[in-house]
Amino acid sequence: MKKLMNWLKGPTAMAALAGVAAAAVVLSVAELTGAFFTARATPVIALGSTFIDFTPPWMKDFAIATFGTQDKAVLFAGMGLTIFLLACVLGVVAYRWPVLGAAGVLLMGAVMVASVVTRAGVRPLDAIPTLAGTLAGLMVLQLLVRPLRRLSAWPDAPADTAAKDPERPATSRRGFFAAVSITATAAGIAATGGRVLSTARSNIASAREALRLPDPRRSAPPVPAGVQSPVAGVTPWLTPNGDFYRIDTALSVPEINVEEWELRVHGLVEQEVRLTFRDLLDADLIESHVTLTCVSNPVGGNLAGNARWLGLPIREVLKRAGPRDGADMVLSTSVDGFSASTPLEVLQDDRDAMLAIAMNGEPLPLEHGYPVRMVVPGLYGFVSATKWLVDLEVTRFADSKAYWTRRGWSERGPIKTMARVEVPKPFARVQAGRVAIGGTAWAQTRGITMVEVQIDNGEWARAVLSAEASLVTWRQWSFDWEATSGQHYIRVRATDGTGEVQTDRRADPVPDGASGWQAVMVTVE
Ligand SMILES: Nc1nc2c(c(=O)[nH]1)N[C@H]1C(S)=C(S)[C@@H](COP(=O)(O)O)O[C@H]1N2
Ligand SMILES: [Mo]
Repeated sequence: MKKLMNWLKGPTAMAALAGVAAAAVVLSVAELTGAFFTARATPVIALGSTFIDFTPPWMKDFAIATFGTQDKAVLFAGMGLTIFLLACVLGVVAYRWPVLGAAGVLLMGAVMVASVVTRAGVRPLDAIPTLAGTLAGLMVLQLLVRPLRRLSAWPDAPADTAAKDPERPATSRRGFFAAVSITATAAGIAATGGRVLSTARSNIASAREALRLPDPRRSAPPVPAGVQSPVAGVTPWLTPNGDFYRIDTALSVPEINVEEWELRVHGLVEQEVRLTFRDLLDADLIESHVTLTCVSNPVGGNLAGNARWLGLPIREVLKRAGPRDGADMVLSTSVDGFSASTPLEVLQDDRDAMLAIAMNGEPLPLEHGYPVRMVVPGLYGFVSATKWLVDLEVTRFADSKAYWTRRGWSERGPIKTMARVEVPKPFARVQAGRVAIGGTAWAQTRGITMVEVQIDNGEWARAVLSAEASLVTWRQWSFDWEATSGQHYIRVRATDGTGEVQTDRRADPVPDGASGWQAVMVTVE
């Protein structure tokens, strides 16, 4: 214990601390200068994004299954810890072997620059914040560790005896901690300043708020009464924007200026089409309710949401471009490099796949793809729902692969029929007698015609279906259960509009969506 305390007070631990202070300088200087560049150019965002791009499917699946929509917070925490440990090591190396330490810092800088300049939509000049940060960090590290080397002449003596030894440079110890504190404070100020500055410089959020939405040429069909399950605690049928699940690879939400936004439609087409945001506002827009679902949603999970979307049928845009013979896929690409491959015929049929500009009567929220995203009924988001959309390439499945397909996920992604129990919650304790069970089921484009509930290994019994709004929205249900005391399993399954019963075959989300029946255990008292 005593030994550990002495070590903690000794020069090696101090060098590690110097490394951490220097790392804070690297990141905060990059943050401050980064305010004048794209957010994707800051080293933490770029490194995190590069990490995400190299994430294998099983790991993405694990991250989403374990952390859900908190996956980004967990990634940042993991990066923070990694950076902290690396900084400690580099601090110690810089103290023992100055040249090696400097080389280490420069190597880190090179890795960060490489990660920045290889991001989509990032220009070489965007490396400047990272370069500035690295050089500042290198200087600070040298300044902090140099005096430590003088302290090391007394490696074994506990530092608190310093005052008794007139030879020992006690003041440099105090001076070191003062220097570290000043560095940390300066880094904090620079980072905060960078944040404030970049928020002030970005007026995308206010441009979004000022946006006036046009009236649709064709409004959404009125929602019938009784779409909401009568069971208290079941998810709202219409998901408020603030509660809509968010899944994407974007560590910093892309910021797009609608004045500059343009959609390029090209590839195997008779004629290339370019569409401005004005063109979209002036076009014949339609509105409809569509339920989106993520392929990573586990059985019983909540990565699904239902909203009213306003947009232009993609069919119309494709008609203008004129797809050539042989084309069977449209590769849609986001400003940040994400891409999705959607079957061409799905974008041309009457399901009204659209270029959406509004969600529940508001311009798309920044996190949900402002200003333009795709909404394609019946397909999982990873093969259809490209947010921050900027490019449509008409091509062939044989010629091109999308973001997740390249990483081992399926090429196509029709949504599987799924029923979910929302009330009671798993492991709930309920009173014996009448218990209301309720939830939601979906099979977009096919519709839900039956939901059945099974208690333990009993007979399957029909649930009461709530009203159906359309084949592309989810459908709620309820079931009255005469519960007897003890532990029970509630199972649920849906039948889609083609008459097919939801499969009980358990499948993981990778590669094309989870399947199986949800079973919820409850205790009846
Ligand atoms: N640009 C971009 N668009 C994207 C993604 C992404 O990572 N980047 N993820 C897709 C996936 S996997 C899903 S499930 C939906 C989720 O849309 P939401 O966040 O609006 O719910 O967006 C899709 N569009
Ligand atoms: Mo997804």
